[in-house]
Amino acid sequence: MSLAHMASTNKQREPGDDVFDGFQTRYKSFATEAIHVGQEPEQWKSMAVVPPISLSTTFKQSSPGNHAGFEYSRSGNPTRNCLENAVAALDGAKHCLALASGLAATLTITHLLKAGDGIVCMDDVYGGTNRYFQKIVSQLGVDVSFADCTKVDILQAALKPNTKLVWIETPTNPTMKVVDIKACADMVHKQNKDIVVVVDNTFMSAYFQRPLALGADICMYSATKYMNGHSDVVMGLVSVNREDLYERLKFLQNALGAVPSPFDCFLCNRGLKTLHLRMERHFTNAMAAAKFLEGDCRVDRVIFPGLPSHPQYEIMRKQCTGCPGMIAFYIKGELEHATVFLSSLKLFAVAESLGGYESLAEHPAIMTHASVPERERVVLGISDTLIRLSVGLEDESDIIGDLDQALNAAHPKK
Ligand code: P1T
Repeated sequence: MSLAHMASTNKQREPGDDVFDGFQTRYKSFATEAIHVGQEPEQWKSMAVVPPISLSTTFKQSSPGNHAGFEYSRSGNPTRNCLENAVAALDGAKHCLALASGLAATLTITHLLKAGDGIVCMDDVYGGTNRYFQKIVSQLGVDVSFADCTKVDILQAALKPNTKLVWIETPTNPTMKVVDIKACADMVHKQNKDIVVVVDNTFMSAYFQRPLALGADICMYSATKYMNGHSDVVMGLVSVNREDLYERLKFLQNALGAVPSPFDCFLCNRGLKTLHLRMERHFTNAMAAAKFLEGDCRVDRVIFPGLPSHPQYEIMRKQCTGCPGMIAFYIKGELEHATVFLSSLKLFAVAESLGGYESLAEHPAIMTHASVPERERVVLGISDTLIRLSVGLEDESDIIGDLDQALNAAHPKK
């Protein structure tokens, strides 16, 4: 590890530090809302300050149909309510619904459609989302197509008379393309105000991006990632402002039944209490790691939306309050170099998933995006040398030191 990197170890972020400037101002009272909204002790007879885990599957009715707000835990649960109310506040939304996984959220939203309807999906999305749309939804008579939504005119050309849903992921998984949410949502709604624009906000979390304020109709998450933040819960979240969408999705949450357990709701609700602190640290650590990689001769190209080299850097700064810990980069060489790099990491665990406190690294073509057809992977740039990092909350010098020694293993100095 170089002396320059040692010197920048654990540098705190200073106001006026220009790499962090230019992003939107942090959302007002975010931390206070994350800690207090939906958590009011007055809602419990015990006045518990920390919401209890309500495991009961059923709730007593004083007479048939007369209940105190809860009937059966699939349709509503007190612990789930706490989480849903907190997330709604953080998304600047009226309503939020918690589902059993990110894909359960995708499935529930997709049930807004019927056979004959169409979906236009961002071309680069999480491999499981791609697989669900291509291998399952399209078999059910829904017309699925993919478009590069980084260009509004390409999305516009992809809209058809039967289009009912536009699915945007930004930044995309894994190639970190950034979509201008407002430009896309405005264009789509101008064409047809009934088309539902969904933004998968998993990479950003509610702390760095508010898609509903930018014109999206639905903001969804794999809460398995940053929202929970501790890699110990699989969950999905869906936030909306439109009452009609809420009513329909609330019906689907109960009717399809892909709901999370009260224990997982408790954990995710707890994770939210430190979201603002975690995201700030992910940002500084990822910025340091991205700069290190960008300056290293063993790396071909770094894709990090917080760096001016990112093609949509200005859009990122216009619509976000900061950047999460996600970095994609191409190591010089072949598959073998990527494999040696990944196998040599000591601090980063080679594992799927992202957004936890711990640093993770993975090979999208072999791991998270293996289900994307090979010819599509090639077009998207998901090549053998692409590596994805989820930079965690460890000490900056240790993170960079680990990347440096693994690069040395892949490309031994002559
Ligand atoms: O795993 P699950 O909670 O079902 O969420 C699916 C999902 C949806 N959207 C995005 C952007 C995602 O990244 C994911 C899951 N992603 C991984 C497991 C991964 O390693 O990329």
